[in-house]
Amino acid sequence: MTNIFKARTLFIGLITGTTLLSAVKAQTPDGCVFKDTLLNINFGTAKNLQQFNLNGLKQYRRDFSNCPNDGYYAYVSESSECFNGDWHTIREDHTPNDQEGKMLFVNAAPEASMFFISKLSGFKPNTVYELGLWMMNICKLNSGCQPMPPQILIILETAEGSKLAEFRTGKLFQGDKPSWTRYAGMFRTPASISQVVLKMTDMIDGGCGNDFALDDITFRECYTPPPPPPPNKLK
Ligand SMILES: [Ca+2]
Ligand SMILES: [Ca+2]
Repeated sequence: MTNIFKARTLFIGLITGTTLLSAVKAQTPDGCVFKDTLLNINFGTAKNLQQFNLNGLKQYRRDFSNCPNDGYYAYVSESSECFNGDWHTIREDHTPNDQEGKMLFVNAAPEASMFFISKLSGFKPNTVYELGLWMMNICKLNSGCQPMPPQILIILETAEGSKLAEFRTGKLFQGDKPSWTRYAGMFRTPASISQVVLKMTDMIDGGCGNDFALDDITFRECYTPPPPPPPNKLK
């Protein structure tokens, strides 16, 4: 996937408080210009892994294979025919222009639970940001069982635990070939904040079709330029 405009972009709109907004197709807020990416979680490469301390997770443990089992996650560069071919063969991660770039594979735990948590720094107060990320269901179609596709709940909190925003991806459906989808949503930071805690939960119990890849989580500041001055009236 090289052209993000071909991806089904889910844009979840400006969030204040904990209001839930349903997903609508490719739409950006009026007048929003994105500044350079503030944060880019691309999981690094085989030589320089960007890894996270996920030891606090209750239902997930790290695996070092390319085919993590139920309840395991792994930083993976590629995978081939996992679980007797139930998973797609995936030749590379989503990040462009790197060597053996890593993505996160999650094989859903038997019980719906959080699979990622990280405290992120560098945010400005009273500022609108876009959170974006790429995900893919890595299970093939028709693996002979009733699929239970993952549904991801994304929560952003202050370091003190106050919720800033909540996004839901809806179902990540299996496809006939590996295909990344970008999900994005907007949120505003409150006054006096510099850190944001990102939490992601698979709300579906583990089972058939509930395995996914994640890559290229980005935070970008939305800047609203001032409106142009009104034109002079002709006399
Ligand atoms: Ca990557
Ligand atoms: Ca790559």
